[in-house]
Amino acid sequence: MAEHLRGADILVKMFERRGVRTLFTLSGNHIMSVFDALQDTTIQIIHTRHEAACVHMADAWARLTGQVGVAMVTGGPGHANAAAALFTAMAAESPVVLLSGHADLAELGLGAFQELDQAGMARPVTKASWTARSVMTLGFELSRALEIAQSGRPGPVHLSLPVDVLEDRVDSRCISWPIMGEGRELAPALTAAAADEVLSRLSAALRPVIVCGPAMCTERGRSAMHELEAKLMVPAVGIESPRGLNDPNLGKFAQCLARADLIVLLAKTLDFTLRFGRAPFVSEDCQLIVLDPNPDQIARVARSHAERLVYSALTDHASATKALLSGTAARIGRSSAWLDEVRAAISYRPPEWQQVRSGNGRVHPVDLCRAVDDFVRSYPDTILVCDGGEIGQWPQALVSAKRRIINGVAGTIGAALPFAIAAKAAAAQDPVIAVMGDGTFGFHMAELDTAVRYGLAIIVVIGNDARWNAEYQIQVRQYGQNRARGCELLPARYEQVATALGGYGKCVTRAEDLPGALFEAFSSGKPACLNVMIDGVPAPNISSL
Ligand SMILES: Cc1ncc(C[n+]2csc(CCOP(=O)(O)OP(=O)(O)O)c2C)c(N)n1
Ligand SMILES: [Mg+2]
Repeated sequence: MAEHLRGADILVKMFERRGVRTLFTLSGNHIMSVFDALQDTTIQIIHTRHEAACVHMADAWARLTGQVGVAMVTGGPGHANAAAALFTAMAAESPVVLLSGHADLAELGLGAFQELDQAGMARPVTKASWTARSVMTLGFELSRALEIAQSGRPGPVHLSLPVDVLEDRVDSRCISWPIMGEGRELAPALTAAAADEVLSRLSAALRPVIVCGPAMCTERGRSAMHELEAKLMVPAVGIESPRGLNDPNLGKFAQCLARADLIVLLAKTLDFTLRFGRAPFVSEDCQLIVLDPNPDQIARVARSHAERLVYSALTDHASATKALLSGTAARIGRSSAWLDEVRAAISYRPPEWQQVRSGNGRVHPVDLCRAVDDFVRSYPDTILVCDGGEIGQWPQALVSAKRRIINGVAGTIGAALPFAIAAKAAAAQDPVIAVMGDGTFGFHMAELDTAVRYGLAIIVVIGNDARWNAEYQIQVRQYGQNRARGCELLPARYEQVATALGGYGKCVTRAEDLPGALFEAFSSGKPACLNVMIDGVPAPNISSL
């Protein structure tokens, strides 16, 4: 007897074939057939409290595991909430697929329930965005969405799923399933000749630097960067912060970059993070090589820096790295002096930070970070999540973790709590600490409930300065102390949100209590929130260029 499958069943079978193990979701009328189809599988759903959180979770999942992160939400308002978070994934070059329920195709234009041009809405924040048109092609369409998200410059993809496409049944014999890898839009591999060209230019340069984009700032990408450094004796540096060259994690790197005579942009866009390649951030005499999967990026550099662009090739970060590592010219020796100098500049931290002392019931961010760093040293598998704002910059400068996720080039605030939950879902055995501001915590605090329901014991550390300090600091700098207004918050007892929702919570006002509080939070085995009352000081500005 022929089996008749719904679109929803086809979708779920494709998840299984493509190894999608976890879905971050928030239910809704349009997608209940998929919830139903999921019941007969081992695919885990994490049912969240806000659609933007679903996308942030899928984003963190992708950044940590290297697999596509999949979020599924309902149509109309659910989709609209989710779409906002795609911006963060896009800037972080994170392979995410957002699946959104959608009004019936048969009702479009008639004023259907929650009818919206969803594909159009998601288009500016995705690599590709479209609406599935038929149950017969649904498997292909999902497969294609997953492929596009991972290929070239990774990034988010949106696919809308109309109710009638999900609920229509089709004879299973009529379905031809896509083959893995089919339709994959790989950027061309960097040829051996092209790699040798780049390598010989690198060895001819005095102060070359390879600059990588967010897609390389994963655990795997960072180890590839270390390999490049070890083989070529050329610094390979990832730029993933919205503060760009002022990323406190990069110490005084900006001052080295300004002296570079050759920069290889390895799938790194020449954007605001690199001050568009302009002087004094990049010397006017510095030559540029662009290796990028997007012809537009190469064209952009060619337009604005025609005289300095000495070589370019269409390729993605993975193929380029592989080719550079296996190129013959890689063996040409160079002393380690320049590499050592750049590494020293990156690890530079102002010595006066050693003298910082907390007091008066306010913990200085340096002390907060010392405690978190000590914790990470005790548990080296800890995943560190840092959000933005002024407080977010301190752990980025002071806490070294093997695996970390930051807000990313988008400069979003609010994603850290969903990020942490997904990190814990991906690595259940490892501690996860997320450091964020009090303003930031407010965005997705209800997700502590999600963490409690799924037993995902993350540790949230709030640096509570009772204000939107980053914006307050802008007011002080640009308009003067007497015009700093409107950015105040309350010194709220956010830890009680955690306890009310079934987690662990503690308010910390003294630096010396913090190490003990962190271990207590960890050993509680519950999602935990440490509400640390901090000094609202400006973020570190180490590079001073
Ligand atoms: C989604 C989003 N909204 C607003 C901003 C602007 N913004 C950046 S930092 C910041 C203040 C953050 O406050 P908090 O989390 O308390 O950290 P603090 O700066 O106080 O340490 C704001 C409003 C942003 N970057 N992203
Ligand atoms: Mg704050």
